[in-house]
Amino acid sequence: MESALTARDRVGVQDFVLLENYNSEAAFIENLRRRFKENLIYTYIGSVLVSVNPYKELEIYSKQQMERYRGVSFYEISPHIYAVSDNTYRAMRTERKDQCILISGESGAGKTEASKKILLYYAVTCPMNDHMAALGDRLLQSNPVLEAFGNAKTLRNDNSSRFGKYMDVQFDFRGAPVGGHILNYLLEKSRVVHQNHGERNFHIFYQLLEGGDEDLLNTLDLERNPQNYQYLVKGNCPRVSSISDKNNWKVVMKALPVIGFTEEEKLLNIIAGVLHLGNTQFGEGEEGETYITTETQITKLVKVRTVSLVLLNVQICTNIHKKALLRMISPLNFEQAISARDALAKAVYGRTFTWLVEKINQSLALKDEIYHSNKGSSVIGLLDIYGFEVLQHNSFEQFCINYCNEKLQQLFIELTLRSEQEEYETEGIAWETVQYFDNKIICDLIEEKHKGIISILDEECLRPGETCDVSFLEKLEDTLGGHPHFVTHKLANGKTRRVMSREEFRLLHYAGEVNYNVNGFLDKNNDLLNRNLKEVMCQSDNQILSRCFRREEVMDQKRPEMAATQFKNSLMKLMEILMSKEPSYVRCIKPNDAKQPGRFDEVLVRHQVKYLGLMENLRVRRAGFAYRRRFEAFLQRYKPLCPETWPNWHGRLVDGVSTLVNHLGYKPEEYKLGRSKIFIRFPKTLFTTEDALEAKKPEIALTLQTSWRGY
Ligand code: AOV
Ligand code: MG
Repeated sequence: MESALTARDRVGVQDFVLLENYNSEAAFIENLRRRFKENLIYTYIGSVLVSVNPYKELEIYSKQQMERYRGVSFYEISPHIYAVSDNTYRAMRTERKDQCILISGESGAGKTEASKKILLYYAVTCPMNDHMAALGDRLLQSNPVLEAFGNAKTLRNDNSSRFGKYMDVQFDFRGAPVGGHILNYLLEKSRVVHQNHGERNFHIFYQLLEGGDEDLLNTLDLERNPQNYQYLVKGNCPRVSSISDKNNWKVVMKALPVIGFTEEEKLLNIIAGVLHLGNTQFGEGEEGETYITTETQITKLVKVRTVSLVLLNVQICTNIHKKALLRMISPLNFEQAISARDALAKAVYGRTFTWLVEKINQSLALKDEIYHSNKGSSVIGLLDIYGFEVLQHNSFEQFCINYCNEKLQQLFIELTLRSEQEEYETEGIAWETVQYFDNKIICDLIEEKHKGIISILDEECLRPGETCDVSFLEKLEDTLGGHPHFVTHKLANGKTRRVMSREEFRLLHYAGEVNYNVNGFLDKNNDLLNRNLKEVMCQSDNQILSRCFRREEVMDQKRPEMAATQFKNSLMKLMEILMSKEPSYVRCIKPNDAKQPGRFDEVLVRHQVKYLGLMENLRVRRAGFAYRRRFEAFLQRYKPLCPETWPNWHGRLVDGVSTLVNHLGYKPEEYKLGRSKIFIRFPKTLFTTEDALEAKKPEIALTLQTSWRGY
């Protein structure tokens, strides 16, 4: 039989707090690597779960596995996303406090997969009657639908979330799921009209073309080949080997009725309408006027009832031009006409997405009768957002995505540090200060009133006169030049930094440097849709669209909030929601950029370990002590090692623990007893105790679960 020591050498420790050299980044990464090679993708830092994307299916997510984790203490069994799910659930039940699970990590690290596994765990293991089972089904089925409309293939991830998602699952006093609610954050609408090379538009477009039957495509006047659609060709990547659009289409079509959806036809009309809109081309007349050269496109748009004939009357002139078929009434030049068309496509898609989320929320809503009889209920929130992203060309979208990650990191720092400190204080143990990088300075740089980047952007959008992306950049330089986390091509001595373009600013994020190109920032922040077009959409025959474009909006003269400010405000609200709950963390790591199984790129991993602040997290967690456990748990586990505590200890718990450790020969410098927990300074002490227990196992016929070492 393999000795305990060699097993530990082979698979590493399952909790980083047990690393001998907890200050060494190399030891940290080596531990991750060893475990990864053994397909042990999960490791703890205390109660934080670190997960490395295996890029292959592991057989650790079965129903039997779920059962193994049910009701079992966190440390008694190998680390798993189910352990976090179960622990959170039990904390909610016993402490009656709302919980949340925050999943972070860069694009492709496994956040969305983790959140789906958590949801599945609850759907399978929670007590349920028929009504609740139906709700569980709806919770699960909302995923493929939202992913079809909100996810896309990017260079980083074949199924990248292009929107942020916070989902509340509500439980009744018996711990059964009774309702759900989703908040969605800033969908990357620009993808509807443009994709970078090697990327795709949202999955639903390809699913429809690939999976829709002949009759459906005929009705929608669509051709099967995605390359025939301007909105789908930009990335030159119609197919992705890891994705079956055809099967996913079937899954989505099956899911829609489960979430109470009856307006499928209208929804597909909109999707087809967006594709037809994209194929609408313009020409330029001799006098600089713009006209539509593709009359058939308009007929197609009318056919799929995305826009009514009113569009033709109001927005596009029916006078036939000499060369062209149609001419636009409004004095838009060629570029403006294209951008009006694209703005319409983005608005239609974006609002339809929001409508879809609302629709899902209606189907997950707590029924009135349950609501009123459910006073003692609690909530588990799941946060799965888009991960930190650095592309070749970074724009407004990356700016928002990375800002969001910056905020989450801040929350993590504040909450973990605070809770550790509080624990030491309640236990009456001296707290040793830990140095860490606080990213508040970067959050302020972005969001501070009047002098943050978002404020400056808004001001530039509102300032009368000639403003443009470059004037925005100049304003940034004037206001923020010299900030330690902000860089442009201008050097302090008046010279220029050659490596940076004049259209870029660089932010030194907690997770790394990103250059943002300001082109399009103003437009995207303004997010304006031509008033005439809004009016046209209000009159659409399609009831989804007429609900998305309200008449009141057209009448309202007030300018709506700009996109970045809207996003900032929604993030502030999200932070409040999260702060009011008891958090658990899952920190996801991407092992390689090639999306391949078995490959562990140390440089890439080291970078993530650094910016996720995992070393600091570990130092904070250890702050002098490797291990801590509640008295009862410690006594329960090790009592067989001492004749006075075995089989039962009848006195005070603290005295029992004291008797036990004296018997084991712990030296005073090796441990401390707090008010309810024992703190052990060195992993070695614990390993020796564990080995003693192991040796005694045959004698005492232990009924304990697997050892916490993780093998
Ligand atoms: P993300 O959510 O963190 O990226 P995903 O959860 O979509 O990343 O994971 C990316 C891909 O990695 C998935 O499509 C799977 O192929 C694979 N994967 C992730 N976790 C696992 C797992 N536990 N087991 C097997 N395969 C996995 V982004 O949404 O782009 O920020 O924006
Ligand atoms: Mg995702």
